[in-house]
Amino acid sequence: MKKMIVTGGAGFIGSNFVHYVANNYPSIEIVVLDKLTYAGNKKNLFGLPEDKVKLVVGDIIDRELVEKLVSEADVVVHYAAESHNDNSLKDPYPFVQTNLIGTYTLIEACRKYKVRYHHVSTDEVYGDLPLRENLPEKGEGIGEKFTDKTPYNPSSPYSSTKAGSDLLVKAWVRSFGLKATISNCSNNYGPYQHIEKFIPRQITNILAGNRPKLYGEGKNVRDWIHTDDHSSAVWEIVNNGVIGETYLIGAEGEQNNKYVLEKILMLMGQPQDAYDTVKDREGHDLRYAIDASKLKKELNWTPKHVDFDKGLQETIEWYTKNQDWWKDDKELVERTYAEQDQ
Ligand code: NAD
Ligand code: TDX
Repeated sequence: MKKMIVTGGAGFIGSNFVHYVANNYPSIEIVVLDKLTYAGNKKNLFGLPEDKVKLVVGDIIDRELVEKLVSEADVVVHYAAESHNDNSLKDPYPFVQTNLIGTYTLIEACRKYKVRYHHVSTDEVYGDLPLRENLPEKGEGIGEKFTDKTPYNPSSPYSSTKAGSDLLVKAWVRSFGLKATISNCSNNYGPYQHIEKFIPRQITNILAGNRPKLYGEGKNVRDWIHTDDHSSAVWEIVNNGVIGETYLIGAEGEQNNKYVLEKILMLMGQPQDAYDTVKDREGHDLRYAIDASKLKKELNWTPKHVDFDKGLQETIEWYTKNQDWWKDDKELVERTYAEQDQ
């Protein structure tokens, strides 16, 4: 592999992957194709060798640009997306454009130039699972965790456009022989995550003197994984994954939102009840949980950041030390949430 395109490489998870590849495999040339939306940030790529990592500011729906870049590459790793559920409930249009038309544009170019393609997706395509407390008593094991055999059942405009993009890829593999793999990962956390998302929103609320905001009763469960572990998993799949296969990525990190928020408050020296409960999200998925055994068994992948408290502590330290990275966005993000009573 000589030249890799990473779409969305200036966002939270894509930039982590760019650093991962540049640090561990310095001979690979990386072209980051990123539109630099509100979620993309050139600062996420600071410190990388300029001769090896090139940022192309452009849109993945721009067919001419995509074809030119893809024709010169060996592999495309596709992270670019509109990624926030709450935004998709306000205005689905950019989600349909980027997540569906953007993916279509990329896979058509990969088909034309016979380029290897990896599709980064989410566990949300499977819809949600019942909370454990709502499972029938002897129901352990029934619908317990998502696997690559779980039927698609997305809930929001975000997750339905991601689901649609996965289905396009599956059809392109079968009908056109596209050399593709898909990964569906659980909720990521770590440095450089946009402050609209749950964990960084609460950390930066505390740092900015605002009260954290919990949707509903906070019973909803997310399966947290550190971004570094997501990157190492994608690397394994890009290199050793079987064409046409889907791999689920997760690190057994299930926690409910109330627990996570109270843990953040505790780690930041705040009283446990120093937060507001606000309007719940429409159609709010109850629980996500990943069975990553296929990836572990077949590709020998293991997550390294399995101590959630430690990962959270380090993430808090990063947002505390890097206030310049998020301060300018904070007011607008909170004003937008306040308009939605959140
Ligand atoms: P993000 O919102 O932080 O970053 C998205 C990046 O894509 C930004 O840099 C943005 O500028 C770029 N982008 C958006 N539209 C574009 C377009 N039309 N053309 C080119 N670039 C465009 O998102 P993230 O949280 O880093 O997520 C990255 C990928 O991982 C997404 O595909 C998402 O669905 C998937 N994913 C995310 C999570 C999570 O917990 N955040 C979990 C599983 C999967
Ligand atoms: O202020 C908040 N308060 C709150 O209680 C916010 C922003 C969120 N929440 C809740 C909603 C969710 O149950 O926290 C949970 C996590 O919310 P988000 O960070 O918005 O993530 P989620 O909707 O679970 O989706 C994330 O994981 C899967 C990513 O944003 C997606 O891109 C990824 O596909």
